[in-house]
Amino acid sequence: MIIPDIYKDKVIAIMGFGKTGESALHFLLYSRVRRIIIIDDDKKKISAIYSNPKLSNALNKNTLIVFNTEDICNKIADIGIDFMIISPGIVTQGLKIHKIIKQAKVLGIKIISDIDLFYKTLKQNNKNAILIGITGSNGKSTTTTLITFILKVTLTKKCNDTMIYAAGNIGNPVLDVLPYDTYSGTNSLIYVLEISSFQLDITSNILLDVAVCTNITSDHLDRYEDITDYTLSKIKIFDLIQHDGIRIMPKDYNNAYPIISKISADIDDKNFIPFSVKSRLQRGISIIDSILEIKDICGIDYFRLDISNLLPISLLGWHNAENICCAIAVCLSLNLKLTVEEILDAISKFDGLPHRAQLVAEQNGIKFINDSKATNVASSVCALEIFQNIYWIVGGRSKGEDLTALTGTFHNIKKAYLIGAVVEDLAVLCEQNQLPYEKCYTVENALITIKNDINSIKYVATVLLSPAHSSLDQWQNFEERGRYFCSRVKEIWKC
Ligand code: UMA
Ligand code: ADP
Repeated sequence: MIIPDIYKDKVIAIMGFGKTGESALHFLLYSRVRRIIIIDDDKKKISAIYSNPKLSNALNKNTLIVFNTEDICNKIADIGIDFMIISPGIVTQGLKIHKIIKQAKVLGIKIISDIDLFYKTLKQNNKNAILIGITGSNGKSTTTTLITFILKVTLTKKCNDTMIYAAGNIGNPVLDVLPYDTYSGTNSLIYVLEISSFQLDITSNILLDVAVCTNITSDHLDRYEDITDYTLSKIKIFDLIQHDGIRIMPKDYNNAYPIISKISADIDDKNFIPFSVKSRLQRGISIIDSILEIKDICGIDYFRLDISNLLPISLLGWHNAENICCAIAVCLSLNLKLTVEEILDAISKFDGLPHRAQLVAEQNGIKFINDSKATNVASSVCALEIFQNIYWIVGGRSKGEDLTALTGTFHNIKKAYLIGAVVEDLAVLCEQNQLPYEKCYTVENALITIKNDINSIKYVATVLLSPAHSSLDQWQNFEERGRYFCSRVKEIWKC
């Protein structure tokens, strides 16, 4: 695939050298732009680039130059940067704005995301490629994976050779799934992109065919000024859409977030698919008590089915009903002539994702559940509602959220095992709500304490890691925390 002219012969900086930065570097080296500048706050990242033999050629020729933030600060005007690709973890607005971004804005350097670069390159090479964008506070990865799975299963059955990719915040940066070495120019392409609010903040030049917001509840309040600021960031996805693009939005959050009802009121009916898991709709998709209803959308007048018997374990719970509504709406809206029956048949075969209410083991009536991806209050509430007699491992690093919503599920919890940087705050919450608890500080200590506590219980119970907090106080990411939990459970209980 050929890089668009606007980036050719330009000096492009990459701010942040994590997954996004690495993938952008790989793409830009392939595309032969004039010069690539990498900037990162972390000196170790910079040293790793110097010791990477694959990059020595570019470093020697000065087509690649690398800086630690401290060394380049106040000097970026001298470098003549045309574009700066920002990694989503870098704050680009508000009081916490990164100092490099502040300077770049003053200098008029064009700030873009990897998704902007991906979009321009993709559309230059294949105008008909279809893009679906998924955002929301929770359920993004599940919905993204479910849609990708349904499309792969149903289109394969129809011998349709469309290439379908899932990418973005889900863990593989978008530029990694551009088939730039192998693309023949003939295949149809569908991209299902998980887009976080951080990515929406830095993306402005894409036009999606379908945009989805799964839900909006509080999250990332350590980065946004307040919930309105965060919500505005999320709903930006509906500005990044083709003129006749489809918007898929929940009806259930209108009271909490009036801004959502304002957008839905503005949208021409035909291009707007509302969904609900709380009330039946005049028009749209709802799943209530496992009854799926589809009314007056995508050429379907009325469809009704009890789906309780066909749902896989990985998609139980009202929260997954939201994800299923979104997935059905997307698949129907793509004009691929998929029937609801074909879509439901694929859904019934979906295995789910690790770290999301994942069953790790079951021994003598005790289920061990890894829900490490529950990094905010709303997602933990979902797991705490599904299971009973819970021995709950909770805690991590705070994102500034109010924890009160957790208390509505305390009747399902036998005891809480507190870990991470928020142990003291959680202890106060448990005290106030008379929930038995123990300060354990680490997952390891929590599991050993639980082992002693449940040694002789005779009832069905659940050992649940559902932290409601970010993993970043003790781990690289939620996957590392989840994998550790799974391996320790297997060793300690020998299962
Ligand atoms: N860095 C700085 N200065 C800063 C912040 C970071 O120099 O102020 C550097 C770090 O030293 C590091 C690099 O930037 O070298 C990390 O960049 P990053 O934090 O943007 O992380 P990536 O590895 O590029 O991963 C990002 C997303 N991370 C974040 O949004 C924080 C990943 O989402 C995403 O999977 C990946 O791009 C591919 O698209 C993770 C995430 O936690 C899973 N997302 C949040 C969420 O889901 O709630 C939004
Ligand atoms: P995201 O990508 O938005 O973080 P995931 O699909 O990875 O969402 O799920 C993250 C956590 O949220 C898991 O604990 C999962 O069980 C829970 N979850 C999944 N879907 C929803 C939903 N629609 N509403 C609330 N919580 C959800």
